[in-house]
Amino acid sequence: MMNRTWWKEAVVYQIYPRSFNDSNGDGIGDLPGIIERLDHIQSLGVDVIWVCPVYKSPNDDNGYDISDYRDIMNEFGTMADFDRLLEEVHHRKLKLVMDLVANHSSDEHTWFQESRKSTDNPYRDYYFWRPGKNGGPPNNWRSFFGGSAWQYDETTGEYYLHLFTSKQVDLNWENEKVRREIYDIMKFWFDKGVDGFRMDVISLISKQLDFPDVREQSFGDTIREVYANGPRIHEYLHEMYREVLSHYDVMTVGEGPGIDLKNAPLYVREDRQELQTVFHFDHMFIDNGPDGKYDPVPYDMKRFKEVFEEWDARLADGGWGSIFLGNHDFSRIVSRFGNDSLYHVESAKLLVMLLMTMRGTVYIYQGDEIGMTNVKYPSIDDYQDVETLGAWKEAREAGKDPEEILRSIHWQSRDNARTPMQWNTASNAGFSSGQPWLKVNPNYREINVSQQENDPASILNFYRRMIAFRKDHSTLVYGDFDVISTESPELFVFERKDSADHFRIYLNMSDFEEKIPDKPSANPVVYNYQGADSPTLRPWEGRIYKL
Ligand code: TEU
Ligand code: CA
Repeated sequence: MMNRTWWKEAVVYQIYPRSFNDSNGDGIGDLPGIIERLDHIQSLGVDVIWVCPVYKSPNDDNGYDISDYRDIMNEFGTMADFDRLLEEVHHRKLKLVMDLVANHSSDEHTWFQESRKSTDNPYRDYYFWRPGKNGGPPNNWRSFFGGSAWQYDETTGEYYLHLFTSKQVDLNWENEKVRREIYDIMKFWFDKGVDGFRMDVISLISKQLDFPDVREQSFGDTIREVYANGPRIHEYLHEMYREVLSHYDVMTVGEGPGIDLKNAPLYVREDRQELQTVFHFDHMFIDNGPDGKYDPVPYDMKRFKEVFEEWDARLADGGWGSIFLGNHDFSRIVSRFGNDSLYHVESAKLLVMLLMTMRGTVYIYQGDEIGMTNVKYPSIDDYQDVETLGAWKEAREAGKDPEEILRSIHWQSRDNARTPMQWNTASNAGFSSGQPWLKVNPNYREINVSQQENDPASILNFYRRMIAFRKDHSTLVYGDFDVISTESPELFVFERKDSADHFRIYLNMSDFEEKIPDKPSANPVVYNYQGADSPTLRPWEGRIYKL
């Protein structure tokens, strides 16, 4: 019998603050803006809010480059605003989870400002400094965002390591002082009453100190074999648990490039006392081609189903899963996994049926509750995301056709998920009275919260119903998950059951009709079309039967 906890049962709503709601007209979402919209979040029936980084930051990567871990980003407000947000969230019986970015700090953090001054500075060893080799960087490691992972620094004539941008400098966890600093920061926020952390690229914190050259292989393999899962990772996470986490009733979810089926239990099995859950990316990288994310190949739905099946089985006796289809780093779910033109409403509803019937803690990302879609900016100049701009630069240098690169950016750019939240039909979608930092998606006139609010058949109201349905049936949280094999790759059929209930879920993830194999005689209890007694599933039709 699985032990029951609040964080296993939670439905989490993820906020990207920069794009959520701007309260003062400077074009940038902020903390008072979030407070203004808490009623909307509460109305969904979720339990937890996860906010992407809100700490002081020069915003080279929108807050994932922190210059002061104990202060709030100027554009987002003040610590008083944060305290009010936390209070308002708790007042509504919701919980607040923050983003802990501890693999790297900003180069503008005082630790790094000190560190770069001299080779014998007390902070030198907070980061990885190495001499160059043969007139170049210490090894051939590439950054996630393109180019070398090493930056030369003139003051001391050495290179420092940065797995992301050169303004996101990797912290040296080998140094006990660094670990203490991070643990103290965690306690600072927990003592304020914060309810947990999503831990950014936590799988990367332990490095292979001999910094071996990487051989010719896909970037994904390099991450898994070289950058992630380093020699001391589990020692650090266990220490963090002992020193900090074990003293609080909080939730932890480690973000994990390089976390795979094999090593995941080492991070999350309860007896290991490390993390409660992780985000893996096995279903998110299925369409990456040989040259990675910006070289996409068609999505393989057979593989998609397998990933959910394998991961559930792997974590069934120890650990706990995370269920998500998108976040601030990926395309919009209805554009990627659904059909955002012909079957916009149907497929958006089907996707929330999928999310709310899987075993694990469920995450929904801002805007998905109204079916926000990808955006197609006409020019590269409209894009802001460092990853997108890095991919553009590399592809241009490799001589690729600009039109072709732009097409893959339309499909894959992280900015797809970062366009301002579409609240209403007012200018800038009601997000801001000023010029938004990133252009709004022009489809806000058709897709927005206020239009869906009063339409009982809207995506938004279906989200509310689906979340409530999950909350009413603990079988959907804890029950066994059994996939039923089908001939059609696009037909996803599975059951959830325990002693209380037994559900069979049919999801037609295609633009075509599908025959329902083994159709139950009773009527379905949830469905996303009007009327659901036909023997075939219409395009993107989903049905939940109680057996
Ligand atoms: O993302 C880590 C990560 O693995 C991403 O680089 C991912 O591979 C990519 O975005 C997929 O397109 C985390 C944060 O979620 C991301 O926003 C940050 O840019 C990154 O860490 C660095 O902090
Ligand atoms: Ca603002």
